[in-house]
Amino acid sequence: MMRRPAPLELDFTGHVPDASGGDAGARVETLAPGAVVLRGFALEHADEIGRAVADIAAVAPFRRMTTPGNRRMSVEMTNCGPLGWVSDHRGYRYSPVDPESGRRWPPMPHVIAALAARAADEAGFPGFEPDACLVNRYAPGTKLSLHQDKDERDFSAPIVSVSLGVPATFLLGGLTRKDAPVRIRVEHGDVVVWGGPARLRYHGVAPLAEAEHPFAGSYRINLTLRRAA
Ligand code: MD3
Ligand code: FE
Repeated sequence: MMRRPAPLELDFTGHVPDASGGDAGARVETLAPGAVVLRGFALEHADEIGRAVADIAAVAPFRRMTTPGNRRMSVEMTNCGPLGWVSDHRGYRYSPVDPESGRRWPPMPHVIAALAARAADEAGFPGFEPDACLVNRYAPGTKLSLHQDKDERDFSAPIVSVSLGVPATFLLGGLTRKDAPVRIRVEHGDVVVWGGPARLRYHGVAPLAEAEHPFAGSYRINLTLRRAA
């Protein structure tokens, strides 16, 4: 018997999240209006995605970028797809080329784009076609400070994030920096969709605990899929 969501899981779109059509057995949790976690949604494709990330990193290696204020970010990043998110002394932006090599980012693997589209659909955002996939790698102790994602042209598209490897704690704040964040545990295979009224909420990641996971040793890998252009 397919699990049916309780009425309180009705989200702002009026869409009823339904685990059918996603990973069999994925559980849906609404975190806030517009923010939905699909627990385990990526599990059946995790190994294939892991191999794809290794292939991407062989061409466009993980690197620590510099903020416009000339601070080095602790998270290591790379990208795939038509546009990649980059940061340097000139600012944050999306670029079709890897500034390290001057070449285009590797293509977005179908397994990743298709998973993101299915997850967005499940969360009530049909027709999501990401053109940017940022791959974040967290070593133990690495964190991502509270920020908003606002380098994209159009905030009507959601953002989909896929968590792999060592578990982490997302910090989900409000629309201004002063709203105290809530903590959300995300594990290997969890997919989160952030859209509508949640799209511009402040968010971050707490320092990664020292831990081991068979997927990638002591690392956490996060894929963030966006419509940037
Ligand atoms: C909540 N990455 O790359 S993904 C980022 O886990 C980023 O690597 C984090 O934030 C990570 O910009 C978090 C989750 C996420 C992404 C976008 C959001 C959460 C969000 C937009 C609005 C609210
Ligand atoms: Fe972000």
